[in-house]
Amino acid sequence: MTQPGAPDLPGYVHVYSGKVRDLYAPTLPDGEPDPDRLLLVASDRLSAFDQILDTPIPDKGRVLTQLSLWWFDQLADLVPNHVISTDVPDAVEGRAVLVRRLDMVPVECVARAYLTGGGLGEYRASGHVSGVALPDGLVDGSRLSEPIFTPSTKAPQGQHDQPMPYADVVAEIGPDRAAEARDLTIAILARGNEIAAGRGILIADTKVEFGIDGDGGIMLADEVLTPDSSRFWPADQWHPGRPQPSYDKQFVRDWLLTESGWDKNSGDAPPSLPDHIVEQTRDRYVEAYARLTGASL
Ligand code: PZK
Repeated sequence: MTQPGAPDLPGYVHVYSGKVRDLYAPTLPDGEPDPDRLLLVASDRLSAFDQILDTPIPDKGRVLTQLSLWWFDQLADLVPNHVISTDVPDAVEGRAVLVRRLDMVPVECVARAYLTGGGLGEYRASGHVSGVALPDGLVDGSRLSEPIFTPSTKAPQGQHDQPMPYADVVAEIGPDRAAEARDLTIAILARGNEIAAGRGILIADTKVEFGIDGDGGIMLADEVLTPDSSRFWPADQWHPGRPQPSYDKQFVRDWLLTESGWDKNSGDAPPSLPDHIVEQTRDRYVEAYARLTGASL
């Protein structure tokens, strides 16, 4: 079966699709898939309330790919990355990257700089998040004194990642690799927020993925510090004590919940988005990219 939404790319074989991205392997002259390289393709698909909407957001895949590439450069002194080249088929120009195929670290490496989501729930229940004791009195959206590492398991598609005790990370990958992944994840989010501060965006938390190269060195893989892998908040609307608006998806969420007539608990697929919501949302992705990088698309 060919993946719905994943384009056929001459010279590549489709290997896997996530919710919004597709993975291919280049075909070698002998017709076999290249064991050392992958093509990572970002689509214009958008997920909201854990569902893929049927309405694409024009240029979303390009914005997220270019943003990730820009961050890889900003982080290059902290960690090497998997990027080989941006010379990709015309059909996916600007929204695909050729990368080294790595031995992926089987942990979702999450760091949090602000408290919300699952971390907030854990804190309310126990006063800790992922084994880190936090001070009393924190609320939804509170800034933490420093980012914390809150790893999670890689759940099969369609399931939610589960929080993973640090001891389980150590058991999976060993103490040295665990500490390296933890320290890098925290450093990546700290650097991200140093750069984003003053550019109107707070990065509440982020999920990164690491892989190990043929020499045993750790590399940053996947996408990095994009709105799909991170919570981006508009800095001027940050008010701890309530849920913060999402930089990129707030128009979609608000429209789905208040104007579309859709009931998110009905089991029905969400409706198609009207043009004005598509345009506002596209503008937000482009604006985030412009604010952070100073570049236009
Ligand atoms: C890899 N994913 C997630 C991303 C998808 C799925 N450099 C690498 N080497 C080996 N494997 C991966 C990577 C990377 N990045 C990434 N799964 C495997 C993923 C994009 C689209 F469908």
